[in-house]
Amino acid sequence: DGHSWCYDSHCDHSPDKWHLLPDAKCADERQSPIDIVSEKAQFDEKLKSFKFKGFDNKHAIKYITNTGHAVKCVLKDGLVEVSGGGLEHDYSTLQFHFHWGTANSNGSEHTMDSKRYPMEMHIVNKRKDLTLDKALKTHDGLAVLGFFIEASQSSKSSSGGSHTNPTSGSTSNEAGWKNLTKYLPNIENIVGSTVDVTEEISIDDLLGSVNLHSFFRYDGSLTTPSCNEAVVWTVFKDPIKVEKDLMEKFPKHAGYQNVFRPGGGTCASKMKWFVVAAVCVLVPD
Ligand code: SG4
Ligand code: ZN
Repeated sequence: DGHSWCYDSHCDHSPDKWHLLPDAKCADERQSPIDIVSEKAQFDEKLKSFKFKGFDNKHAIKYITNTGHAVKCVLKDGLVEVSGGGLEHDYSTLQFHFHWGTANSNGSEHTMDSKRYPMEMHIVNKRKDLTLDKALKTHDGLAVLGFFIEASQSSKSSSGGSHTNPTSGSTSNEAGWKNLTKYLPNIENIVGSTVDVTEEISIDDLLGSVNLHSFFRYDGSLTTPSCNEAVVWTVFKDPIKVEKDLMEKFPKHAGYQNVFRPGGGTCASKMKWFVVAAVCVLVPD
């Protein structure tokens, strides 16, 4: 149809034209992603640690689907929840999905001091007290947790310097990523196809030993049309390390190239800064 959107320049609506789509907010005030300028972020003591419920549940994923724009893992209802972290509400986790590129030098949506990582994982959470419809129209209706992903040196490398994931106690995410990527060949060629997940995979199994206590916070938007400005963003500072072989299992054929929004808002230029956690505060010009 005439309302299709894509990430490259070979469709009706490439990212620079997303704002022309019906009801799209893609040229509004608090668009995501942003470049996180760490120097301009400011410590905020209200940003406490997160509480993650069910991140260790190995049976929480219902199915994996090819959305045509991402690989999405849909969770079973009510098993996974997120609160704390300075969020003002309790959120239930709906799904997580991935953005990636064709080269190691691109793929993430957010950038950290202009550095773009090869992949980014988004865990999408909805305010428990709102329906999805209402959440999409509310300034903090959704809370998305963003993780940069980078290639680990090798599967056998020591995890020196990293610490144990407090929720799961696990330090390696290799089994989790192996189990997840096993399903990709089943769905990669047909948009809309799904595969039920029977392997044991928890969210912690994918996060591994990543530091969950250092993150950036700003008010932004969905990074796909309609770009609703309904997202409280958390972008964790430290990347998840994943074996290169496993990262490469994400499809890179036509239609699945560079599935990330290259730019979004300019909030980062108006951030204040913090040590462990940071907040992006929109300051009037
Ligand atoms: C991806 O395309 C997901 O598949 C979408 O999930 C998601 O939309 C969209 O990205 C935007 O999310 O964290 N990148 S993002 O801002 O979560 C929603 C769908 O279910 C509403 C459409
Ligand atoms: Zn996303």
